[in-house]
Amino acid sequence: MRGRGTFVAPLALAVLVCGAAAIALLAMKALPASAERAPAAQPIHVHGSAGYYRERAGMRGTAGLEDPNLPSTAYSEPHVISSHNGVLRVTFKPHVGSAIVNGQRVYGMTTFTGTYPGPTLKLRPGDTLRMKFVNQLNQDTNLHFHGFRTSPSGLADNVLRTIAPAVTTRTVQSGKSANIVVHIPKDHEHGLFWYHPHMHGLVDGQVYPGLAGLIIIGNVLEDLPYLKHVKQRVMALQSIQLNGNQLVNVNNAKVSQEVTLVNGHYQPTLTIHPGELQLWRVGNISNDFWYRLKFGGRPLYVISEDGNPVGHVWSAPKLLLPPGKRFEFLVRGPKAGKYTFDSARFNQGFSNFAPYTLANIVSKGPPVSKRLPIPKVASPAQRKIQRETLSDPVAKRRTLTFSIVHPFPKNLQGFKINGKLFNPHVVNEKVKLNTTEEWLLRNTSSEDHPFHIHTNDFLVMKVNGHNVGINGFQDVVRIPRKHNGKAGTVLIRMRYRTFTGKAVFHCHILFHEDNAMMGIIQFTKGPAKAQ
Ligand SMILES: [Cu+2]
Repeated sequence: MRGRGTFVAPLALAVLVCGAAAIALLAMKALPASAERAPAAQPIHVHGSAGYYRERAGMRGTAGLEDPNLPSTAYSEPHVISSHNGVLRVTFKPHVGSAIVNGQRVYGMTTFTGTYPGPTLKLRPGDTLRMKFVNQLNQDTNLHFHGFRTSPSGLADNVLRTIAPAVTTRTVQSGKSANIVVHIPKDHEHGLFWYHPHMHGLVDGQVYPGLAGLIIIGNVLEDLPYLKHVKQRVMALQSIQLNGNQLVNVNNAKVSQEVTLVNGHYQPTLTIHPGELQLWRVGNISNDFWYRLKFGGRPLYVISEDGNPVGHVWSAPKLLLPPGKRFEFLVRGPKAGKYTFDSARFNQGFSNFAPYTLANIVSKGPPVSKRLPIPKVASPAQRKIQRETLSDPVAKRRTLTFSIVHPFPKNLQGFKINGKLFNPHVVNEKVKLNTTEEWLLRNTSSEDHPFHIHTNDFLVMKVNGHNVGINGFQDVVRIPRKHNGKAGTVLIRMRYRTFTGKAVFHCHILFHEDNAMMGIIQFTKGPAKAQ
């Protein structure tokens, strides 16, 4: 079963009508005889992570593991593929196979180009991404560009598109391919983005084994030329469970047994000089882990959030990184010595993430002769758009309530928005371009949900009814769980810019998204200019 494990559950769906065949197939999953495992007899009605939710349902508790048996390997960053003369050409062939993970060949991985994580794509605003996409999986897929302000239609960032398998037999045929073409607007924000499949019902099971990678657009320090030579560290965070040199299938993976990797490395070592400023660009591209970044108690000076350079630079000792979120921040090298870059404890209400070390930091060498100052403003242009968005009249107010069905349904479709399950044929919210709206996001469940919306980012105005500092545009925000019987709330404000078409908003815990916590937003023509 090597290399096929990840897709056994969807395969089971295909034969579900034939009960006996399904049971036989489930038996082939080679479940260890551990009593901790969920029984395999329960029928799987949907694609994705049935066992996974049973594990989590039965195993509330500490998540995240420091594994004394895993060696820490040297720090490195994913291979970079850059645009040339305004075009980035690349071929992605999602397939099940092996990849090097923390210096070892691991089987059962799913990758676009054979690497874990995927290559980092580097483009400039105004560039075009031209991708040849050959689906070598045995199930549908597609590709999303998380955080892009680009067309959600046609061959672009279209998550409602289905790219069927190009392979129809056991013999790989690479003939059939799809094209993905994404034009990045000239005035696109500079910063850190990422890509992953967005095929509803299958996302969790495709992202977890490796279908994800980072994207860098432009130069996030464009307006800060004095920081031009500052060392940049690009870090993709992912969490998986390994059993020797085999990836544990998402259906069987237990959050308490997953290790967190930085660019595929376990606790790699980074170096810095005393007093040196470095820009750490960190993206959470895991399927469902939450990280809470911490470098001792030192200030993390935020330059960009979710691919949006901030107006005023702000700092915090900890930065919460729900699934899908990115922060780019400056750190200053402490006095010579050994330190750690950690994820602090975080209780999501369902999973309780233990504190653990992401990377070792060694500060060494002579202190830098010139201490560069921390900037006050990262992007004057972003500050202007923020001000404009804040002074816009509110064209419409909407309320979206996120809930989990009790008792939890056997078919796993238990995650709702406004009492509804995702329906690909229904537009849930119709909005007009060049208008600004406020949405109240309510969470009546007992766990936090990370809200994400495509195409246009938002400002967070209030959390649980309290004003918060406006720190810049975001595309992922935690909606806090209910507290003392009261729903958690986040008030967001967004202006719809540039692109008509249909896109989605959803919870970025991919298991929740796959099991229907998603809706469709349609951007329609509006006034010619922002109101
Ligand atoms: Cu959720």
